[in-house]
Amino acid sequence: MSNKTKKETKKQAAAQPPYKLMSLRTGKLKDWSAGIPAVAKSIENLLKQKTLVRGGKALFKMNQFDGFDCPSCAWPDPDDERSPIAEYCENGAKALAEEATKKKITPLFFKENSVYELSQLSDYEIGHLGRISEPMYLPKNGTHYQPIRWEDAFTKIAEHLNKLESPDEAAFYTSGRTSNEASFVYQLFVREFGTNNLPDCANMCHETSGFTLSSITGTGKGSVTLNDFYDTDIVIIIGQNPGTNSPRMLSALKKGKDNGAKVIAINPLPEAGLLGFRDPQSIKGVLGKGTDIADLYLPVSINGDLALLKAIELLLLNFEKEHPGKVFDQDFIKNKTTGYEEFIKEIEDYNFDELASASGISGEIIQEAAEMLAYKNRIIVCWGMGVTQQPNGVEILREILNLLFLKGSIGKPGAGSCPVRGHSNVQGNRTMLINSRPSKAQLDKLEEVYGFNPPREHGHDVVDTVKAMHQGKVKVHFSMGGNFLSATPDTNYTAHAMRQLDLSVCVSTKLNRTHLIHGKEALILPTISRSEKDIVNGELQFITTENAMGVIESSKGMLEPVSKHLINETHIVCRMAKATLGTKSVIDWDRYMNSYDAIRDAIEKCIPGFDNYNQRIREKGRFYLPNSVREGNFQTKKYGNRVPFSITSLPENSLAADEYLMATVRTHDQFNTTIYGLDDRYRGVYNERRVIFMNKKDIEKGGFASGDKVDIYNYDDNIERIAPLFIIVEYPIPEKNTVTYFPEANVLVSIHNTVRGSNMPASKHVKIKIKKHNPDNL
Ligand SMILES: Nc1nc2c(c(=O)[nH]1)N[C@H]1C(S)=C(S)[C@@H](COP(=O)(O)OP(=O)(O)OC[C@H]3O[C@@H](n4cnc5c(=O)[nH]c(N)nc54)[C@H](O)[C@@H]3O)O[C@H]1N2
Ligand SMILES: Nc1nc2c(c(=O)[nH]1)N[C@H]1C(S)=C(S)[C@@H](COP(=O)(O)OP(=O)(O)OC[C@H]3O[C@@H](n4cnc5c(=O)[nH]c(N)nc54)[C@H](O)[C@@H]3O)O[C@H]1N2
Ligand code: SF4
Ligand SMILES: [Mo]
Repeated sequence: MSNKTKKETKKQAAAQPPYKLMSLRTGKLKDWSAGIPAVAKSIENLLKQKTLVRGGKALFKMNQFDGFDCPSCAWPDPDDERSPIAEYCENGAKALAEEATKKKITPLFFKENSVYELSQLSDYEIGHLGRISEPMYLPKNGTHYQPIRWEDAFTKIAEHLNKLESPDEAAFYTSGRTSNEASFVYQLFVREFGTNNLPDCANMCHETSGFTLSSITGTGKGSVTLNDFYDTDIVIIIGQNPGTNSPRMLSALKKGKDNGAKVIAINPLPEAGLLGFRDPQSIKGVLGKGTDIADLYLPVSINGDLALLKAIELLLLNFEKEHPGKVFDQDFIKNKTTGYEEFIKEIEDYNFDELASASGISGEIIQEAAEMLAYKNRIIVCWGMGVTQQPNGVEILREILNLLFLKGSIGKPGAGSCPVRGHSNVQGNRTMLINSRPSKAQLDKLEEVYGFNPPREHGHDVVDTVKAMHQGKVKVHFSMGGNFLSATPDTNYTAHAMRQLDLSVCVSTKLNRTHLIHGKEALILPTISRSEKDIVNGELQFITTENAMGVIESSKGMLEPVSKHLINETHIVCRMAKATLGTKSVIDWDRYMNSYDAIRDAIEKCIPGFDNYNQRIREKGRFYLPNSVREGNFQTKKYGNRVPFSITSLPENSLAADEYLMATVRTHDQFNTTIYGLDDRYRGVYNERRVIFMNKKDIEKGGFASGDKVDIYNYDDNIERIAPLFIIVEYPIPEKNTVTYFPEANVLVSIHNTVRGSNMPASKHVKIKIKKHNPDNL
């Protein structure tokens, strides 16, 4: 490495946020499920935030018919039965506590604290400063954010946008909390302005799922509903940690198990939620013994999933040969699929022992899994980031679909595909056309309804936006929610990209690092949160969202907004549109600004499935969007009404003696880049986030000991990336595999390490080296 590069790397490492080393305790396996009662924990969280009055009242309205949709994950509420007390879980309560805090950041606070001083705080500290209460502006070369009038903020944005040489020099990001109504007007403005640069958090999350499902089955969404979980034979959970990230999924699994279902978990980590669970809502569940959700746990090596799935398929094929027609659904294969013979020929060529070895799992355990599946045909496969964030995530998903097709387990009750979506309205954002790659039909419809020519060329997704910013090709970046800098990979590269911008704008509820690593000028536009009253023309309004299973729901906030200066996201978009497009616009923004009903009518005209939107949402508070795959009707461009078997190839995962694979995951105490606390209770880690989980043997072989301080390196694209000062934690994880937490480890994920096909950052597959900590790296 040249001296120059070395120096640069050091500087980059120093640019990392500082952190405090806290004491570290690691729990024992048996302690994990002991579980502090979840409900008590929720209340404790609210108390900590001193929001009991504001938040406590709100908890009882969360996910209720006349209440608001939980701002945390996208897991659906049950159709028919709702808890008489409240429909929430511990992590939903934490999310509420976080946004319902009474603490405020005022203009005086910004006057007293420079951007540089704020950037020295940890993410945990930044998040606990409170809600942003007024719009703020950072002038060129300014050191402090200063208050700005809303009108002046929109004028500034308009000036910047209108002086661009091309609309493609701006990018408009969306995180997944924005309502359907705000998302619809947002994309409408962006397209009338003239670009499809609409990167969104799905580009880092389930793009792999949407990409694969739409090409193979004809729709980018999963096929199951919540009720399918209650009457099924087997649920496979692969690369997902529901106990933390979609807690009430465990209640659905438990109900399914009570009705006879079995659960198979595939994960390098023995996640506590899967292996010892207490129902977060039933008092008996809180006090009683934990239940093992998983009947069989397969400790796959990172990226060993494709080999594992092939091994299972090979065994199933052998069973089928012994008992023809009893294991595979030959009717489904004959009538609904194509490519079966080629697929079988290819599978037969594999050697079972080699597949088992590549998966990291013993042949006997794989045999057990295959036996569980052999004579069952109502199978649901759920997956999360452990699959979608692999470089070959598309291929792994195609193999999952192969398995479902062999068993005829799709398009019928109790069976199907279930990508477990993340952000509470990420699915809705996509349905509302937040998509850098819209289809021709979608754009044609906008053109027909509105009469302007939407841009036809596809825009930048997240990774391409960062690259374009880095090259100076994108000059204005607008974030509708989210924390772009911390969520994206290659933190130092992205930080450089952010600093090239002429203007960065963030619509936010709370302060985050993207406000502090900013463009030459920067704006923070504060908005109301999901739980707060959205009052338009003196009337309390409701908005709508779509959950992970295609149900549109209404959501009505009930808390007083934390500041009188906040305006809702739809207002922000409409006023930005008016300021930017002026009389050139063909859209009546004032009408949309003043009426969510008018926006819903427009959605009904432009997007299929929303007939009588306003009426239906008022009648029952929710309705299902049509999903033809669920009915067993496939419609793909290439294969018509059949689904294709895919031929996939095994990844090459060779590692040098001093190399390891690293996956970055969430703790139990964070929502993405929002850090609620410093514990990861279910994994027995307390008071520290800069940890690296390693196998006992690897620790010994590497000459380390548990508790050692180390630096982590990545050398992709011949660049040295350093994440300094992590603590080794011995953990039951496969050899050569390591796990760290996101976002601390994002600095190690190359911008070029992406998923083939979906272009998502491959954040669960990072090649690293581990060295003794060098204080010079700080
Ligand atoms: N409380 C809380 N809830 C959340 C979030 C949050 O941060 N906090 N985030 C929300 C969002 S946006 C999302 S997308 C979801 C994310 O929810 P998850 O998909 O559960 O996300 P992760 O924690 O990133 O990791 C998932 C799992 O993948 C496993 N894994 C890693 N590598 C592999 C592999 O190679 N193979 C297999 N089979 N498994 C692997 C990890 O051990 C981990 O258990 O949760 C949503 N809900
Ligand atoms: N290494 C690694 N990187 C990852 C991942 C990983 O597993 N590993 N996961 C990826 C995934 S799955 C995702 S989804 C992304 C998440 O990426 P983002 O969605 O960009 O990040 P969040 O942390 O969810 O955004 C938090 C911020 O949103 C703002 N906010 C909260 N509520 C609201 C609201 O109601 N309105 C508005 N306007 N703003 C609000 C707050 O200011 C808060 O600071 O990160 C990705 N990055
Ligand atoms: S499961 Fe998800 S949506 Fe449901 S209450 Fe918990 S955090 Fe909220
Ligand atoms: Mo996500």
